[in-house]
Parts: sequence; structure tokens; C-alpha cells
Amino acid sequence: MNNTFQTGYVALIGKPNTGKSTLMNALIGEKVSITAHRPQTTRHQILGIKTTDNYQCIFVDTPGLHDDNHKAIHRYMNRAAASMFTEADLICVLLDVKRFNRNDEKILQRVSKFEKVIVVLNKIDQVTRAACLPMMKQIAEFAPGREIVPVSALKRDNLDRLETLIVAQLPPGAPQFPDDQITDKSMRFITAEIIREKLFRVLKQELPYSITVNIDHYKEETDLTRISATVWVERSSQKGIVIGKNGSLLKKIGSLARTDIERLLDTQVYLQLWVKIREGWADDEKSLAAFGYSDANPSH
Ligand SMILES: Nc1nc2c(ncn2[C@@H]2O[C@H](COP(=O)(O)OP(=O)(O)OP(=O)(O)O)[C@@H](O)[C@H]2O)c(=O)[nH]1
Ligand SMILES: [Mg+2]
Repeated sequence: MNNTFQTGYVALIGKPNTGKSTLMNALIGEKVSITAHRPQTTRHQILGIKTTDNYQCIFVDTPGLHDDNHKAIHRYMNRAAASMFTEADLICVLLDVKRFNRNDEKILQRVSKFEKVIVVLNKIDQVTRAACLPMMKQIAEFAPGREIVPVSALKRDNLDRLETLIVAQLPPGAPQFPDDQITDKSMRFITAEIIREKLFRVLKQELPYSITVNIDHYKEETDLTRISATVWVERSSQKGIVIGKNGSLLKKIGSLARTDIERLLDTQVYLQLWVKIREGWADDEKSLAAFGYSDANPSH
């Protein structure tokens, strides 16, 4: 290893649904963070690590910053996002090209005192080039002197340029993780997240926000991994909805999750799902801690 090796933490921050998790997965080339078309999908800080011969870039996916602080879980999510501001070597602020508003302006304002900031204008596949340029001008007013990089995380458009700009800002330093490690999270954690992703995708309206997933058993056998997980809901009325008629919805969620988990683990998976009620868990500090939403244990 030569002595110009670069290592650094790159925080991906922004409003909910701007594409932070999609971008991190695209940059490291593996899916470690779940994504959904609804806001407030990500609840924890999740590292995505990319190591080459010359650098180790440690991306930090964060929950979307939002003003909704009415439940304990929302406050936890905002804390998980904001704690990265001071710790990161570089901050990437993600904006959705079609949804730039006052909340983005506030975030740009919050990071204005930091030295290393890149503004990533995401989802440019959804607008014409002609519409993109005036957006960049408008954004530049709120981020004077900052590099603004238009990309499409979904279509992987302009990500090479973004990566070059990011790497240029990484400080010199030895790698912090082994070169084959792509995340700080356990397979157990990612498995729970995959199940939560399917709940986000299959269930309607607000229900996914009342749900958390806990892995009860996780056992690797020779050709099979046995996983048993509980889907925790907040109210008894929600239990029936998650299960669906004759268990049809839970079956569908389980089957979608199993396919993804099998791909990730590269082995056959036996997945058992249970649905249980814990009244008001999302606004109860004790339950949050029990479910891994704990500042003391951010890597879960
Ligand atoms: N068209 C388009 N959609 C995108 C792009 N990037 C992300 N998306 C979509 O935007 C939605 C939100 O993406 P996520 O990656 O979950 O967004 P996030 O910022 O992590 O959201 P939170 O975790 O809720 O803060 C998903 O439906 C993605 O498929 C993009 O470049 N183009
Ligand atoms: Mg996310």
C-alpha cells in the first residue's frame, strides 16, 4: 500500500425520499440499504464501504431530515441523520430535481458552515436538460461556491464524475475496514431491513410507519439459513391488515423478502414471519431501545 491512500466518511444527507439510499447502493455496487417510493424509509445510519487500491470511501446513509418530530422514533431518526454533520469528512446533500423546496433550502443553510460539501441534484432522468440548468442556478443561490452535480442514482448517470469529486476530497489515511467489507451492519440487520422494505412496498398508506421488524432466530446450516422474524405493529387493528385474507398478504411479503435474502446470502432460506402487537412502540423509548433504535447502539 502506498502512503497516499485516502480514507474518509462521506455523509449522504437530505430530505426524505431524495434518493440517498439508492445512491449509496449504486456507488458501492451492492444493495445494503433499503429503498421505497415513500419518504422516511431509512431509520438508521448505515455504512456502505467501497475500497479500491487507492482509497476507501465510507458512505453513511442517513434517515431523511424532516420536521415531523411528534413521535420518539422520528426524533431518533433526525438525531441519527444530524449526528453525521460534524463527524463526516465530506457531506453530500441530496436534492430531488423535481421537489426542491424550502426544506432543502434549510438543509443547505445548515451545512453552509462546513468546509467540504457537495450538492447532488438527483433524479435528473425525470426532467429535460433544459429544465435542469435553471434548477442548478436556483440551487446555487442557496449553496454559493459549492459544486452542484446533477446525477441519476437510479439510471447510474454521471456517478463516475460524482465519485471522482468525492474521492478528491477524501483525506489521506489508512483504511478503517477490511477491503472485502461492504457495510457495518450484520446480515441479521439487513435481513430485517429487507423484510421492512417489502412491508413498505406492499402495504398501503401509513401502515409501514407503524411497523418494525425483529429477527428472533437466525441459524446458518450447511445449505440453508433458517430465519424467524416478528413484524411488530402498534395496534391490534393493524395485525389483521398485515396478515391479509387467509394470510395472503403476509405470504406475499415473506416470499418477496425470501427471494431477496436468498440472493444476498447466496443460499436457500427458510423464512418464518410472525405478526405481534406492541401498543405504541414507536413513541415509547423503552420499546425503541429493545428494537434497536438506540443512540448507544447505532450499528445494531
Ligand atoms: N426517477 C428516479 N427515481 C429515483 C432516483 N433515485 C432514487 N429514486 C427513487 O426515489 C425513491 C426514494 O429513494 P430512496 O433511495 O429510498 O430515498 P431516500 O432518500 O433514501 O429516502 P429516505 O430513506 O426515506 O430518506 C425510490 O422510489 C427510488 O427508486 C433517480 O435517480 N431517478
Ligand atoms: Mg433511505
